[in-house]
Amino acid sequence: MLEQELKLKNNHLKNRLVMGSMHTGLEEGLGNLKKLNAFYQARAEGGVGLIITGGYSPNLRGKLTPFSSTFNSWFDVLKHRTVTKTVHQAGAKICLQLLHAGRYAYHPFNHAPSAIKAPINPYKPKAMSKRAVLSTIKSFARSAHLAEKAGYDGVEIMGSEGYLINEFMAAHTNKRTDEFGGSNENRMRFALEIVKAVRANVSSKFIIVFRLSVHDLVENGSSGSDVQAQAKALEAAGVDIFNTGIGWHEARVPTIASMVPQGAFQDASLLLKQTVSVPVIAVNRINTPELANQILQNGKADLISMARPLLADPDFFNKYSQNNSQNINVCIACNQGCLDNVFKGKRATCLVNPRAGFELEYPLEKAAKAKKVLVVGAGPAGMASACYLAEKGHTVTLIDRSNQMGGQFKLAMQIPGKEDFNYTLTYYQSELDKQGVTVKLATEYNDKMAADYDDVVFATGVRPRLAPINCLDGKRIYAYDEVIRGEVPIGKRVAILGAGGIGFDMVAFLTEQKNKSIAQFKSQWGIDETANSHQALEQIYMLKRSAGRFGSELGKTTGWIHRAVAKQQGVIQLEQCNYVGFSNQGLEIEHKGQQQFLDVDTVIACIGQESNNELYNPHQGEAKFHVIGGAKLAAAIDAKRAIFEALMVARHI
Ligand code: MDE
Ligand code: SF4
Repeated sequence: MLEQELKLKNNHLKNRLVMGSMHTGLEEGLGNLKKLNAFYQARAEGGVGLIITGGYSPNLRGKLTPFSSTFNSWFDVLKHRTVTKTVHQAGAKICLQLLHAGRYAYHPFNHAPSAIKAPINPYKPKAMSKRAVLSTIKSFARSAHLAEKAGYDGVEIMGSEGYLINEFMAAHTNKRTDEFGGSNENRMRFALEIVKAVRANVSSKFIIVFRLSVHDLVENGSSGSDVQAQAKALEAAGVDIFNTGIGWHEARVPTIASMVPQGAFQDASLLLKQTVSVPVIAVNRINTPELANQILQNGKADLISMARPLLADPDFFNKYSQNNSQNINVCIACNQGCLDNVFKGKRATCLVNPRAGFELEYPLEKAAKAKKVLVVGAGPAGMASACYLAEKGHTVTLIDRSNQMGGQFKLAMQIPGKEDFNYTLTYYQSELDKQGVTVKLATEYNDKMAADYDDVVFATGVRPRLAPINCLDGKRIYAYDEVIRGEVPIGKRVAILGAGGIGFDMVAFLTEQKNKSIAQFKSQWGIDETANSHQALEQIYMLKRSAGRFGSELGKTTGWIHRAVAKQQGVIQLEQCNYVGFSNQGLEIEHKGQQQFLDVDTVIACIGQESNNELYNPHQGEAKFHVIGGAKLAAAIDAKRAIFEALMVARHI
């Protein structure tokens, strides 16, 4: 169980929850040190047993980007002492992650076992000379030595995700002919030498975690038996804990996005557990205490790593240990606030917790004067603002004309692969209750109500934009919401108008299965090399008016998955279309100036939304009235912005 202590050979951890490595963007720049401290402090005070920092390179060439952080000097030691002290005072342990980016380093001085360019990096690496190999081993050892001086309890050596050490391990990227290439024994030599050198330069109680790639998910990656041999040798070299690595960054298999079933990779940890006698950490898509405990109880791992779930809720462990798990703000694996930001060079935060990474900038202090506040609309923006306002000490009433809370989230969670969005609703329901918010459903707002309140927040959301298309023969264009709610019949040949997030979600809705099992997921993505996914309809077209790549504005770490699913389902994509008419003949369009009919029986408009701002508009400019979320701007359905604005309006009132 998560709360159990874990004894290591020469050390111990107070419980089984590890905060996995996250590069937040606060690691760089002296000015961010206080913010990074506050970020870790919140998680350590939240009860996590062990924190693993974001990746720090042991030398200059291993830096992820020219501005990324290294850890290799006495100046770094002084700087990091504040972090380790803070974490220790809050009762947790902390390991520094040493990450050499290898061919993923986004600068022209990158190097790797062989000169083979990564498909996701324009900079081709130089092949490392033997001297460079040996000096890199020394750099790891020196950084680990300095990490101990800085007060760290250990290091995590990043040997997965396709970074340098992993590049040595896999024949995919290692074409060397010296003793560091060729057989598995030779390919693992670099990793072994690093671990031995680190062990020789630190004390016996200093923890060495090694993140070993169990599934590379690229061609010519390590086989299961290769991985087992690597794990045994690394254990003998001095590794205290193994962390499970899944998938290189260039892998075209989803590994942490919401469409990955929860706990999908627990068997990878089991493989390690069956191989070594030191503790093993399970990772990826573990976001609830129930699942974590199930994995521990089934003996698949000894520790559970959660990274994003601790962005979403720093108090995860305390809530669990105080029997308050229903009040955990569960990570929904959307990647929108965290990884998508990181891959764009922005600070990581969280869609469901905009205070993550901004602990010092966005505190929520008690209001000087408690007010009566009415929040209109119980979608994500309304629910979040009601909770934040109540947390500040205001007396809050939340109303919605529907008889259910959730707004657009209720639609989102109907999309296969977005089932976890349900957790956010459960969280808000629990939090509204805990904060004493009065919730009145099936209640229409009228202007007379405002007189009873000091402030009114309109979070009335959006409605789908309608398609101005000439329909004949009793045909009609459906809006996406009525399709998702199951209110209209869908034929066999469908045209989806619009190729934004909702258009791609519609493809998933029409073709994918909800609550996919781990076996079905692995089969679809070729992880176990069996059958492929099904196609539910005869044909789907996806049309858009603009020119250019489909789905280019989708999230950086999830867009490619949506595009891959559309391809798997044989969706025909047509750009530069004008929509003309819909009749028994099909959908009439002008495609690149040419008139044509598409033989479809159903047309679904996913062409954006309009704000429900009619209630707010008459009060524009009046200090008592506020508008947030989709009601303010309907540019795209954006729960991240909606919840952020909910926080901002609460800070203001
Ligand atoms: P894109 O647009 O998908 O691809 C660009 C082009 O390359 C092609 N491509 C490939 N061709 C052949 N073979 C391949 N394997 C392959 N891969 C890509 C594409 O088809 C495309 O060609 P085109 O279609 O244009 O002709 O990618 P992008 O350049 O926009 O984005 C690249 C990304 C790095 C963002 C990316 O691929 C990403 O989506 N991968 C997801 C990886 C992931 O989710 N990994 C697992 C979790 S992350 C983790 O465990 C540890 C993370 C440490 C992070 S920090 C975490 C913070 O919270 C450290 C940050 C690392 C920075 C590199
Ligand atoms: Fe999880 Fe989404 Fe928050 Fe990232 S932004 S931590 S994926 S809920």
